[in-house]
Amino acid sequence: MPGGVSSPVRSFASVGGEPFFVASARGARVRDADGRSYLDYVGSYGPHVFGHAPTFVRRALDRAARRGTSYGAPTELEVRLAERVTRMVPSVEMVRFVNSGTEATMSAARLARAATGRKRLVKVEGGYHGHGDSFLVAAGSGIATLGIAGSPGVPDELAALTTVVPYNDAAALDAAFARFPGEIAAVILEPLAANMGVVLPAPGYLAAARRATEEGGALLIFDEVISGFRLAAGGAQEVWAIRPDLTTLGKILGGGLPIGAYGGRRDLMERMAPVGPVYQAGTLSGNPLATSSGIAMLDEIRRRPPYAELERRGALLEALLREVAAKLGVSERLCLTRAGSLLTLFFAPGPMRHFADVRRSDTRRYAAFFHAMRKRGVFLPPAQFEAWFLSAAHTDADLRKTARAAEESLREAFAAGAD
Ligand code: KE4
Repeated sequence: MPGGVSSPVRSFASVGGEPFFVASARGARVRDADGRSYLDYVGSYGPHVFGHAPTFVRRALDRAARRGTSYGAPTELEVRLAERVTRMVPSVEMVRFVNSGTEATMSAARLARAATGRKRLVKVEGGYHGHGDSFLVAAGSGIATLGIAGSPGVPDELAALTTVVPYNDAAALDAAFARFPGEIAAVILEPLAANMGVVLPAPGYLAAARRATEEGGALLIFDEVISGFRLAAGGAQEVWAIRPDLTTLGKILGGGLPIGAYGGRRDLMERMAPVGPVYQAGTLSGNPLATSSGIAMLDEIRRRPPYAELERRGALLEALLREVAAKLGVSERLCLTRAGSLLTLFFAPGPMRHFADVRRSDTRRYAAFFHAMRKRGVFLPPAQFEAWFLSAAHTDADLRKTARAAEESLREAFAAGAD
């Protein structure tokens, strides 16, 4: 296995050192193969909004597994999960299940290109939408120009069809539409940026993106693979009251099982095979285990909405960390951003408005902080440009423990002169 991992970020490549291997997890904690327990802020990068292995998911999986694991035929479970998604996510009238966020965004991009007859995509610098070729594109020189391949193996010809603009820059969006009139199929963005670390949408930015796409004859795709069901039952589009044309979902939707979904306007989704000509398929799509786990998760969310608690705990952790930074006199050298249960501690002064801002972060010092926290039993994302994921299983005592560990770890990271 390249790097011994199934996904690069898990290798600790960004922070150095060897990763521990997880043997089990429950609630807010993971346990490694040597029996050490860590308070977990990675949370598998998103699915476990109620914590690891909640009883309602375990029960659902046990029931489902007894009936077999995959049939290659339609099931009632998919219909029930689809009913929940279309009820909970305001703009989604029709939905198709796939097996990952990557498949969801790839399919949404293909649908947008088919529906508009256009080829160009616009994405945000620092936005991550999975590893589909059209999204592994770096910003070209200057604003709103042709993208350049962000990975070997992505043809330049394809990368050139993606334009990369800064987040929170409505003028850059307008410039892209002016530069490529009649060519842009869709703008895809994380309404709440979480893959450059957490960066909030500036007031009016999402509305500007909605307006620019409408005026430019392009679709607006909200990639809510992280924010969906996390910021609110209806995700970021509910919080900021913006109606995209397509939405991609994942993570929480499957309760930790492999799943993704794309959905939106019925007139668009009906272009997908077998109803329409746009092809997309998947052997395990709508899998009975993933849909059972997802139904249990969405039912729990509707029965016991965690959002007030997630906000309270997020705010408590933020306050505790700010207190620690002030006590150490390093507040000016850090920037903490948060949206509900998602937060990032940047090792650079703010404000954090887009990738050019976050890129100023001292990633070596973050690495020192990461390892100091890990030594104290707190597992943070092994990369500066990721979100910390709080869950409803993190208790106030866990948050206070985190702050105590952070005080010692920040002192260590700033003392070590990891300049
Ligand atoms: P997957 O293909 O990894 O299921 O989803 C891709 C994806 C799409 N859209 C957004 C907004 C995402 O955050 C992701 C995946 N998130 C990363 C964490 N930043 C997954 C972690 C990993 O790559 O291992």
